[in-house]
Amino acid sequence: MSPRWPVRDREIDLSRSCVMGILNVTPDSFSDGGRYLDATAAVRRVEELLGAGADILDIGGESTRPGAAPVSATEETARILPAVAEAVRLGATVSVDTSKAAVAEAALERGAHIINDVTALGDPAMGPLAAASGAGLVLMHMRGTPRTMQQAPVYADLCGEIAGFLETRRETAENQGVERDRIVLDPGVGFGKTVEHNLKILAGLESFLALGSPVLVGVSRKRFLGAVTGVEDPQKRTAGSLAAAVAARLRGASIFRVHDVAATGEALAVADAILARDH
Ligand code: HH2
Repeated sequence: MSPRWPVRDREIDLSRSCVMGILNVTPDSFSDGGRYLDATAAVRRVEELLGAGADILDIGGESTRPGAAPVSATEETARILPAVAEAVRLGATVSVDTSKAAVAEAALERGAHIINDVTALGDPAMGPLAAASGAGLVLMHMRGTPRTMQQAPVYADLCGEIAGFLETRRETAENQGVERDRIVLDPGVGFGKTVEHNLKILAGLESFLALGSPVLVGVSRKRFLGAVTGVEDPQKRTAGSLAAAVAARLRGASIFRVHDVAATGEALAVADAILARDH
């Protein structure tokens, strides 16, 4: 596996953990919804995340929370563009968390580098856009849609089905002209999965690593952590989030989508230091 992730005109070093800081410019995201909807607050958050040491900023304008209502492309674009423009101006590596090619295109025009697509090419224009722009492309597994995904998801072979889906979508992207080394795979913790499923995915990360692409995980503050620890308030799930990130790192994940950037960076630096001595 290449330890570098080419995203448009730059390359991200994946020989160490890569921390992707989350900015949700939404009224309803499960953990930070409503906090950064105002453009000034969003721009300030960009500065905070970079100051905390984020390697990538992942900016989204539509909540993927279970049961969340859809948003138009125009509205979603209007929400994210001020933060995208500011992040690009500050020299950050910028990812746009969207399933709509029109929104991704607007962000790429402003200089974004990565498309984080939780529907893994649900919009048929996404693959060609990624190919033409040379953007990095995150393909994530989801069962169902955000509206329906938590309705008693059932898998006969959890990790096998997710890995099969990711492999197929990667092949589609490659057939549309996206270079393989620009693609990152994500098993989609919390998207159409029970607590048990999420834990098994993290225990079985080798199934996804075996596909040969870098693996991203998004565990930060998610509900399964609350189920394990008893911590109800997502904002107070930092310790559980760090434990899950470190566990995923030790099993080979390389990119971590997180709310608590400084704390995660510290925890992963320790994991990386241990890994560097593990021969
Ligand atoms: N999780 C969320 C959103 N986007 N993208 C990837 N690649 N992987 C994930 O696990 C992932 C994601 C959900 O978390 P959050 O953004 O905090 O909340 P919301 O979906 O309400 O915006």
